Amino acid sequence: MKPTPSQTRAALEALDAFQIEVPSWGFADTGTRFGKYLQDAAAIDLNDKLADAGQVHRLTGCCPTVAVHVLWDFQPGQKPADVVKLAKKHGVRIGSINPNLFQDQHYKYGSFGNPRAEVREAALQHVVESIELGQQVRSDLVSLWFADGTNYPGQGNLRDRKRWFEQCLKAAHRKLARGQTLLVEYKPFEPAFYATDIADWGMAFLMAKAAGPQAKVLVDTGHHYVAQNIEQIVAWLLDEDMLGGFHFNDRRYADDDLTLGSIDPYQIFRIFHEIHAYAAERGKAPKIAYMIDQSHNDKPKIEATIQTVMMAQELYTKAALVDHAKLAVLQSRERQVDAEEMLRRAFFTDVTPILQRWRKANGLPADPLAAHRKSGYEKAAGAERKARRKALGLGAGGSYA
Ligand code: LRH
Ligand code: MN
Repeated sequence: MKPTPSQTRAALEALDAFQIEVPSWGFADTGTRFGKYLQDAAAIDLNDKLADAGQVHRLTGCCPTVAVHVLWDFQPGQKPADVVKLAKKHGVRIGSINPNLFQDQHYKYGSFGNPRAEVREAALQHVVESIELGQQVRSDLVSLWFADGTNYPGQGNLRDRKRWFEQCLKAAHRKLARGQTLLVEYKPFEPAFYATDIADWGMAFLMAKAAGPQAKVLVDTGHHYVAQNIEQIVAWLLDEDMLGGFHFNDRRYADDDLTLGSIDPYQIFRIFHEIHAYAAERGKAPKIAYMIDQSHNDKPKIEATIQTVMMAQELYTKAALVDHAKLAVLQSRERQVDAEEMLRRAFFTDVTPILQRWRKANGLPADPLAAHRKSGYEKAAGAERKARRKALGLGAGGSYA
């Protein structure tokens, strides 16, 4: 089906507004508990990660910000202002600030959910420092994910842990500056395998409400049981004005953190459809932080990131083809098949010409992935970083035990 001129206009306008944040950790060597396989071109430090993000933004035109993970990206004593300059040098900005409340030994039995008050206090201090860091690097998003939970029945008092979370989130919210948003991410399991303190959207919703008006829910697409209807959760959070953002990735089984759309592109299309439908109803696009959260354990990392961004643009554009006024009429007249057919036809419409037209109009390569490969950037980075890793004595891949 060839898009009509009005559909093409709607799609081009959607592309103008669509931005997606790349994760700094997507450029670094990552693995599973069974090992980490090193890549020569993997980023070694924050400068490499920002340089790689700059390459992605230069070629795609829609990734101006980079999500940072506080303990993975900021060296002790590193001046936030220097990090802002570094990002600017590479043509990007620092995006969401991700505190790390799972790595340090004292978080064995949790952070905000830890039975020991001094550990909860230490966790709160790290979040407050991350909020202040966000203010110093002029980022308006602090993205909270908690590995907190228990592994065995009876191990923890689930109501005490709930109340400790409410107290700590309220205290953190009080430190926010105007315009700063606290994102609360949920996850059903891993690393906790009996009860995770913030396990689903309802718990994240209640925690965000308990924290305060600048707190919203973050939907990581990999943090759902396979049978869950994620776009329905999105539709509800939108209706409650509690949808703060997404961590996009894909999965076949659990939190596999594979590249977006590699397993179920129609899933992401249905999510984007709910967002376009909400915007059509409200007459304006909701303020949502579109972010990628993937670990590129074996794919070349910059290629995987560009592939992900192109897939996100393609699915967002396809979903923008749906005529919401016409769909509302079909829905009101119970024209079930025709209503579904509108989404299916949009999903199966080739929007490459629209994407190439948008890229041309913005001085971008028609095919960012091909342009990246032609640039030789990853090959050159591989050679330079291999030598630097050797000089720094950085060793072999980590093993689980
Ligand atoms: C947890 C998670 C969280 C990040 C981490 C890298 O699974 O999705 O968002 O902090 O991955
Ligand atoms: Mn995530």
